[in-house]
Amino acid sequence: MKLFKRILTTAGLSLLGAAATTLPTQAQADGSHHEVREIEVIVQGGYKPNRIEVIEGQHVQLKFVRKEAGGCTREVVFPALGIRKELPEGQPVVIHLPQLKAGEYEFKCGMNMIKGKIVVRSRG
Ligand SMILES: [Cu+2]
Repeated sequence: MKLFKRILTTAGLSLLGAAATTLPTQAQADGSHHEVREIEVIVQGGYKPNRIEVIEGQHVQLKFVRKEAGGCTREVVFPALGIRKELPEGQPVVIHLPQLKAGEYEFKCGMNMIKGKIVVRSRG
């Protein structure tokens, strides 16, 4: 009985492991899967790139990699999206964006000094 329980636990854990590494697909309401586009943004005296073009409705995640210490870029803020994240030095932080409508969406440091933007183009 005890052994059986242990097997169940092990199976459960490996299932969890599989789920955590299954990227870049995400389940949708209709049961289908879609691609997630990941864009890396280096944070070092600014954002590189500081202009990111995506297509309307695209599933996008930004991977911020901060390569500097100091307070200025410690936080990244997306005012229009209500997103504010801490960026520890040298530790990638992935931010999943909601599906965006065409337009421009600014992101900046917590002190409003360093800026970048996401340009969302309409389909077709
Ligand atoms: Cu700043």
